[in-house]
Amino acid sequence: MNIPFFKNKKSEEPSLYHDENIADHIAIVMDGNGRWAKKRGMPRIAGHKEGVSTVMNIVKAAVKYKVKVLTLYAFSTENWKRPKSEIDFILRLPKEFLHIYLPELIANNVRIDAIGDMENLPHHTIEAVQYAIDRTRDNDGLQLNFALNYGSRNEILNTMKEMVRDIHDGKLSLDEVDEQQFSRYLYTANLPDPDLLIRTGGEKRLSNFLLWQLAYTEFWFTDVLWPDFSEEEFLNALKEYQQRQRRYGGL
Ligand code: V0D
Repeated sequence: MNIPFFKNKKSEEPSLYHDENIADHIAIVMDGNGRWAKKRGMPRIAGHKEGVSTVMNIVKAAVKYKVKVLTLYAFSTENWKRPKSEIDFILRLPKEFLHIYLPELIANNVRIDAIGDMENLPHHTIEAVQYAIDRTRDNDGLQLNFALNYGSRNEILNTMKEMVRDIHDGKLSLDEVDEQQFSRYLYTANLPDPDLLIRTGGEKRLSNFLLWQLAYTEFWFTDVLWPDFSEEEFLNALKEYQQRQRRYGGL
């Protein structure tokens, strides 16, 4: 007897039920690195270092499941309140990450980009990220956005100021200003709004991430700390998103 469904099923390979309703754009708050380290009696920076390899695992999973855009909250405007030594360590991670993974990202056709107030980051951080952006500019697979020195209220205020300036300079008329026009002044101008927001580490808050852009987004929270976040757990989020009906305020 030939039962193709059973015969062809690979053992234990994680997969989606079907390929409808994949979230095109997923945004992630990668929380829980410091607590992961503390639980092991290690310094917080050990958690951030471990978090770097999780980034690559999730990027590969996103490529595999044909997600189009992945936006990762890597450094917030509030993170400047942390001890200087921890900040210095975190701001060297882009270079370290890219040194290890850039060839693999290029092989996977990933295009890297960044959102946030990049100008106020150290020169070495900007240089590393800009190099990756330039090297992956022509790739047309997964778009991987790192939110660096990003804060949403700051983004919205800057947008408002730039629009007022353009109105004052006669480049924009007040009558043209609507939601679409406003969106074009945000860091995320060329991106669709996220379909799914994931936050690891157990907290259920937005922490000043993409306030405007998440207006209709589905939220998915897990207690799993970022360094322990896996392809399997990521897949759980994708599967639950597939089951949800999005209504945008309609019926
Ligand atoms: C620390 C957990 C990769 C969250 C992940 C500067 C906090 C590891 C990058 C990265 C961070 C950024 C840009 C880029 C390539 C890689 C990164 C930061 C923090 C903030 F082009 N991990 N990562 N950037 N962490």
